[in-house]
Amino acid sequence: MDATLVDAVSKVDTAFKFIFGVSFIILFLITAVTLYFLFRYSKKRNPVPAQIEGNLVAEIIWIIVPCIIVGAMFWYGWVGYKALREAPANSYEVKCTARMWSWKFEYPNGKTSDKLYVPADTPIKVDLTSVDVIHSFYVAAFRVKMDTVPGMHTYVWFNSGEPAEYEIQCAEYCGVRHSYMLSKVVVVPKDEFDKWLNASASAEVPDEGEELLKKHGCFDCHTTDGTELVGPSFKGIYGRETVVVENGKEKTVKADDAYLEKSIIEPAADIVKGYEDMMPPFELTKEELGKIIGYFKGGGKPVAQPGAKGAEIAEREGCTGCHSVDGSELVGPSFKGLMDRKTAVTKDGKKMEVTASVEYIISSIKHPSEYVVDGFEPSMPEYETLSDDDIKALIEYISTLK
Ligand code: HEC
Ligand code: HEC
Ligand SMILES: [Cu+2]
Repeated sequence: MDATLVDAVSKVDTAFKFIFGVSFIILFLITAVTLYFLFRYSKKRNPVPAQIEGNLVAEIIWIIVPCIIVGAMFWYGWVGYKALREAPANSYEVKCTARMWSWKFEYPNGKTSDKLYVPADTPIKVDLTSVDVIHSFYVAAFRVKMDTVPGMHTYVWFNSGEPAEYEIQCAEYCGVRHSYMLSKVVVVPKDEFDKWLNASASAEVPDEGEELLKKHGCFDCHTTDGTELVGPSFKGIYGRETVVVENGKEKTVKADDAYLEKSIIEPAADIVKGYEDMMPPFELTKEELGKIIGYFKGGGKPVAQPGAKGAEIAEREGCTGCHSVDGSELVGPSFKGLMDRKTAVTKDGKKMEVTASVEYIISSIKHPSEYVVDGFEPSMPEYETLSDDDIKALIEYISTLK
């Protein structure tokens, strides 16, 4: 761990412990003296109070000692403050925008997220601002707390240290859902962070098999959508029953690994009925064949998880800062089971019940204040600029959350 971090945290802790310790000792001494005086100078034991005027020694002591104590408090405070304010020049910078009631983090390459992902063992500088009221960015684990002010930029810095997760809270009361204004710092190993940062918004990982098919021009003659070109379509090819002509004789075969391999390296050996012997033989390694057949097993379609793209968008746009996916209530209703749910809403001041259809969800995203779900504040920002594709992906994602 970087020495400066140990410093910032330990300096804040030293200041805290010193001030707390001194205060505790003084409280203890004052209480003890008060109790002793109550007893010793009661009317019974001390009926006639002495009249003391001036005591130079006592006066010097009670001026000097508090000055030293307060001076020391100032010193420890100053040292801790400096450690918190002086972000190392090589800090990794992330922009943070607070709003009622969510956090949005933006990275140098434009990627956004509702959680603060950071690489491990790196000084992180968070540039803070707000779009509505004053919030406060508070991560107790790093001893940082700083107000976010509309129209102003403030910052905190900390050293991320080892991979772990820490809570982010809003520490400035900012409206009814203030207590839901939570997020996380997620510290991940550097290589994982780079992967996360550079992952494209689309969750479709290029399939190695598909890449090979492209490289060898297989798609010049084969499609993946069922249409026939020169050769049969790859759609649903794996395991399908095919009638082939081998040495002039027809037979039905099941398209298993062996058959597919042979069809690729020795296409003339058995010709799919109804097609010409047009396919050239391909010289491919075992490994390449394995990847192509792996692709066929996926149904001849890239195997993207349903909703994966929508999940990314929901995180990027900050939706999941206000909407949970596990049924719990945050700033807004949970996405879980949202699709087709019957929801009590208010529209133009009138109460009604609606079913969360695709149209309703689209309208809820573009113009959230049109239907306001009962029990919630109309605090969702309008997402008018989201593309139709993004909205489609979001809805697909929401409908997977049953
Ligand atoms: C010039 C056009 C052409 C190209 C390029 C081509 N094929 Fe073919 N392919 C065909 C034709 C025509 C058939 C059907 C006749 C046959 O079985 O040989 C076929 C059949 C197949 C079959 C058997 C299909 C079934 O339904 O049983 C597989 C598997 C196949 N091709 C894979 C590939 C792969 C993998 C590539 C790229 C490495 C490729 N093809 C490139 C024309 C082509
Ligand atoms: C700042 C918090 C916040 C953010 C960010 C946010 N929402 Fe909302 N959302 C709410 C609140 C609060 C409601 C309920 C009040 C209302 O209907 O306007 C709501 C309502 C909804 C509803 C209707 C829910 C129901 O049960 O009928 C949908 C759908 C929705 N949001 C989708 C989204 C999507 C998609 C995003 C991201 C593009 C998003 N929200 C971002 C706060 C937020
Ligand atoms: Cu807040």
